[in-house]
Amino acid sequence: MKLDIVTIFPEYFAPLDISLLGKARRAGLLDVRVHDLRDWTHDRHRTVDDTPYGGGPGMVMKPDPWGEALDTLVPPTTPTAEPDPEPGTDESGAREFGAGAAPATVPRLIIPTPSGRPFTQADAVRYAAEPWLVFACGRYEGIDTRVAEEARTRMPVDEVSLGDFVLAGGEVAVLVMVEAIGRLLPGVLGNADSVADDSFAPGAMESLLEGPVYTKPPVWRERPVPDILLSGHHGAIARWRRDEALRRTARHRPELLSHLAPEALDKHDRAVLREAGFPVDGEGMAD
Ligand code: 6GU
Repeated sequence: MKLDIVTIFPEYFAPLDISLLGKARRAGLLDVRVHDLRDWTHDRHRTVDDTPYGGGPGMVMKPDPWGEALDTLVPPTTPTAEPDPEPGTDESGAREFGAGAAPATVPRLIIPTPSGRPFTQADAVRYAAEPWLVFACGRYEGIDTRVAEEARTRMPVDEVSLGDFVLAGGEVAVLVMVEAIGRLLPGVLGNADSVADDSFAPGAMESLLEGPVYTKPPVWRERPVPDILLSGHHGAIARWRRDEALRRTARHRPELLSHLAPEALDKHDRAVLREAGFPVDGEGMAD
């Protein structure tokens, strides 16, 4: 997978050299290129922002450097005489975009912004299947809206948010997304099971939070590991883990339970939740 990241703070992305993703890059699984937006400015001060039209606080990122950056990374396609033998994808499986355009590969452009739609594990899974992503890190009050509008005529564009809070810029959000995506790439994690069991993995445990985990020693500061985990009874251990996942989800994220399909909870699940104070037979269910 190829990732281009455009930012005014390339130093923010030093963590991509270490740990899991650093290893994935050195193994050739992940090709990350970080670009300084100011390389596409032409004035002495390398200006990337200006005051907002209509007034108001803060500054807005100018469209020109962004337009040139995207033109450089994703050259506008020129029509050719050669008809496309098989429309839709090229031989690498990559996307073509735009009716009547020449066969061309374009990335998905991802713009982190608190006004985007929520980024979820399902997005991480979808993005991990793409050959090429471009991330545009905005700062200040965001990027002039025309940049995303114009980019949409040439490539798919997603504006995504990490949650209901405001960061000072998109850089940390991109680090978060790149880690969420990168760990899903084939060969990046040692143990494939650790992806399938994730909280929020599509299909895995129907999006319950994961329960508590323990390792050696069996007693630590007078706190024993629950006997059941040492019992060797795999069925009983699985049941216990599910009970704990249900209790933790009821406590921390009750709305996840109300979004479960009714058939996702059996009689035992309902009994556990009732005992935890979350009746789930339609009556009094917290949302
Ligand atoms: Cl994606 N960007 C910024 N700047 N702030 C955020 C965010 C993204 N998600 C939550 N807050």
